[in-house]
Amino acid sequence: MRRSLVIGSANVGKTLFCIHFARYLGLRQLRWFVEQADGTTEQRQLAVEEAVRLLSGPAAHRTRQLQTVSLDVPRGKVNRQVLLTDTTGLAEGIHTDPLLREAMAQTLQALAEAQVILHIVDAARIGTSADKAGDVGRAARAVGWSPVDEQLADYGQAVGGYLILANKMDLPGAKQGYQFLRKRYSKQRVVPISALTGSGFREVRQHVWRYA
Ligand SMILES: Nc1nc2c(ncn2[C@@H]2O[C@H](COP(=O)(O)OP(=O)(O)OP(=O)(O)O)[C@@H](O)[C@H]2O)c(=O)[nH]1
Ligand SMILES: [Mg+2]
Repeated sequence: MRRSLVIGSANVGKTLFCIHFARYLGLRQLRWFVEQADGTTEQRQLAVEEAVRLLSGPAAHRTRQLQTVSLDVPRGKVNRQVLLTDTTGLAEGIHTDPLLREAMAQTLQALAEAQVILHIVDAARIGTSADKAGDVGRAARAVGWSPVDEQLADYGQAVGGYLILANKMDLPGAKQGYQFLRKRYSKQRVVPISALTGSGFREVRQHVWRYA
């Protein structure tokens, strides 16, 4: 089965995107397949609202495992299933928490096996930082667009199913952040979305279905 991996730094909206994208495709009850970094697995069924409340939030590194929902993709007369996997946020350098380090390693392993990579970035954070500094490029690199993002984008160039999702477009400053990303990655596809409102989901769906 094909795996779409949702990846990026902490707190950019990976989990909220997975939940609301699954809802956009018609799911009301989300059956999660959870894989811990130590190899243990469990299943968890949550309604959309419950999942938002329990799995996403403003604290960094809320997610510390792989959690996957299965999506139905129409293919002619039959439906095909695609896995949408939420991951642990990647951070720069060596994290002090060993469990978090393991969870990040688990994310990187999954990256190597994914057919579709949805790289989420907080466009509002990039844009707002640019505003204050008055220099879009330099400030964005310092704040919202980390070396980890840089490396993911480089890696993604070789993967057909790679897409950058400029998230939080509903927030002030996100437009500038999106423009920065488009300029910086003119060879990649950058899609503006809001994991909160669902804007831009149509384009993401087309992309995921194309590679399903
Ligand atoms: N306004 C707005 N807020 C968002 C959006 N996407 C996510 N958020 C908020 O940003 C915070 C982080 O969202 P999560 O989905 O938990 O982010 P994450 O990338 O999974 O974070 P970690 O699991 O900690 O790595 C939450 O408070 C969300 O409600 C968006 O598109 N717009
Ligand atoms: Mg998360």
